[in-house]
Amino acid sequence: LNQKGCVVWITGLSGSGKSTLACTLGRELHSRGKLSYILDGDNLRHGLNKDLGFKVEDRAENIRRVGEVAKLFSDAGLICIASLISPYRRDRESCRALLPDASFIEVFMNIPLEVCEARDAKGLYKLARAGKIKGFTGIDDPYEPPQNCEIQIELKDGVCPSPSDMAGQVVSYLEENGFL
Ligand code: GGZ
Repeated sequence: LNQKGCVVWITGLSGSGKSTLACTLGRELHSRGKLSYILDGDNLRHGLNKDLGFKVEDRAENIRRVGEVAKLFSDAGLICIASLISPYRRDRESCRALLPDASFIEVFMNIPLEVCEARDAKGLYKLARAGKIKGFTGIDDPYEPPQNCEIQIELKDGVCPSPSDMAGQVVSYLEENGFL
């Protein structure tokens, strides 16, 4: 019985495919009989984190709470998939510091802003450009890319990888590192 838990922490801009990767990866792990749980920033903001907004200190608290919950799942032997913009390096590093060595796996959605903005599934970029949402990540709020992430998802010949390709990249990493 393999019970080595870990946290797969997916960071990147709104519209970069974090939730899609989280979902596809969750399904793939399920099909392999491995328990996982998805903590999605946007969803948690309706419950656990509904008292928080998007100021620097609110984002920091959002990420701190999710990091603590992710640690609990990981301690219980699950693969916890956290999907949050988590734009500040220091907030992500604090989460990494909560976990035993090698069990915090940072996945950077390295998808250009133009691509994320062109998708604009919820129309939020349009609102941000019009000044109707202030402090939107990538528009008038910062995003600090990771410097030492474990996995990077990027365009290939200008095209986004498919959901199953993205999940496959993470699954390979988990296999190679003894989590699967
Ligand atoms: C960034 C915002 C903002 C602002 C609302 N900046 O793509 P979405 O819509 O569905 O998911 C985004 C979500 C971001 O929540 P996180 O908890 O992941 O953010 S963080 O890690 O920075 O705390 C986006 C929506 O909320 N959204 N306003 N100003 N994203």
